[in-house]
Amino acid sequence: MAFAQETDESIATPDVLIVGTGLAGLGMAVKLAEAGHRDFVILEKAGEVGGTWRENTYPGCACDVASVMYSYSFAPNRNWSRMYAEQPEILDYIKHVVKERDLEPHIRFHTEVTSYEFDEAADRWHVRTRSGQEYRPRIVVLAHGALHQPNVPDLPGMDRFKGELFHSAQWDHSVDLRGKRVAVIGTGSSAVQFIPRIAGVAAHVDVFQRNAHWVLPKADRPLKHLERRLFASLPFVQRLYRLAAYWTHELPVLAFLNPKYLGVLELAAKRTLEKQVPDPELRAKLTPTYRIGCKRILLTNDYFPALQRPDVSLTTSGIEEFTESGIRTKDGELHEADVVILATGFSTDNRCASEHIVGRGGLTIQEAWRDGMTAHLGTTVAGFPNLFMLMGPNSGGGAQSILFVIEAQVHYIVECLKLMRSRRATRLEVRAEVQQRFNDWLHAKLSGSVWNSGGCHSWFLDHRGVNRQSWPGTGTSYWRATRRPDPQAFLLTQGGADRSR
Ligand code: N01
Repeated sequence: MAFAQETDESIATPDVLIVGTGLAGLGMAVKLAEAGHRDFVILEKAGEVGGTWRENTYPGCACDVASVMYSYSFAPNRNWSRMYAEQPEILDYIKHVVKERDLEPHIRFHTEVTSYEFDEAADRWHVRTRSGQEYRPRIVVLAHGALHQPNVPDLPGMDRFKGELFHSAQWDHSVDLRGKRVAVIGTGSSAVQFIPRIAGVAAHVDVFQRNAHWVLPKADRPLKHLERRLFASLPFVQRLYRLAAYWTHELPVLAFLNPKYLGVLELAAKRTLEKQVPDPELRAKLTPTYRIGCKRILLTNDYFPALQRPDVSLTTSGIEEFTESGIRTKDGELHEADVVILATGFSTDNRCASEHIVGRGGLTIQEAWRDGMTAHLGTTVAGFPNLFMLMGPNSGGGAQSILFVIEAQVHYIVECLKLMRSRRATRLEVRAEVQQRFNDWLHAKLSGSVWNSGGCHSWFLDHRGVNRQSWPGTGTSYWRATRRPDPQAFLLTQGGADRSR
């Protein structure tokens, strides 16, 4: 692609451009600064930092990863109030990191990117924004999250419905649920967090379940005063809690990779169901028909009790259509509703589907990912030099805290930048054959995992049934794989000259 030479001073030329101010983008910024990079800009489409923790504001929104593990290792929060933090506290933590690390001067709020095009003559990206601003960074880091495009199902007659309708990730706080008949479609991680909070507020909550999910108790409780004091005065105590949380997430992965060991987890989940749901008919409806771990396990203590309230009902007969006044199920029953809440998850097939990203030789990300999202170590894509992504294909979707994965990737990217500097390379691009070999290995390893063969269709799989989310190992193995970039994996060039050796 040919680019005109411009000397326009309104064109910003930062060394590194990060897109997104969620935990991934901000973590990248902190580590860049620590490595001595000062010339970076972070673009944010909204007016506030926080990513998913800014967007998701539904009642009861919380993290199902223990707080001590859901914070950066380099910025521990000594003040968590609970074992599992809720959304407002996580958002406060994120804002605190921005302040503490003085990141705000680097952030451009209300700046949405409309296109990225690689200029092969200059080895720089041309990045344009909706407001017409142009950036020409050497390096781009995409940190706009894996779960940010709400999945709005195309259910028959949905446009006919006269009541209020919104997605759980775009909660409409102007809709007062008090005294209303509320229908909730979906029973995944988001739904089980807000259903107990709206039950008792609404006149009636109708929960529409398509498939039952596996549920395990959540070891949540407020942190004791003494624990918080110990965290503040003896940091190693919090590190011990973190270590325990780390292994709590790490050990189940071994069973997810070898489903013959899943029996223990399934037994624990069945016990939870038996203990919490005495009615055999309801219990049967809530018993999953696939192996545990195939979909993300739900951690909750109050979902089953909420379902047993007289003002909450569980419908499993399948949605036939929407009417003007509610939802008709396949058994012919009409469920009247004033408000419908879609807790139907996110579109994950191609997270850059709507992005205009043009790499080397005019290759678009849509062409590169025509057969499905693929990358090397979830961070680089062949054909897209000097472009990195955080939480890219097949780097998450297991059980380890996503923050652990983000930190591993951020480290890897900083190491790649060091590699470029040491080789005096202006361009770094993963070799197509390396990416192919890596993906052959990855998909072969995933084939026996519960995510692929557990008998369900989760958001880990794309519409062809190929797993585009999971890393086929423990968090520790991902950490090892991302310690040091292999120079042989990349084309490293300067003005076309090979700098790989
Ligand atoms: O979405 P989901 P989510 N008709 O995809 C149903 C993260 N997260 O927003 O199982 C009827 O899990 C679908 O049914 P089925 C976390 O990684 C993290 O709850 O496909 N139903 C399912 O029940 C999580 O995994 C936290 O049969 C339809 C539900 O909608 C991810 O976000 C908190 C349907 C979707 O469940 C997504 O969670 C919350 C249709 N057409 C979320 N389409 C933390 O704590 C879908 N469904 C960190």
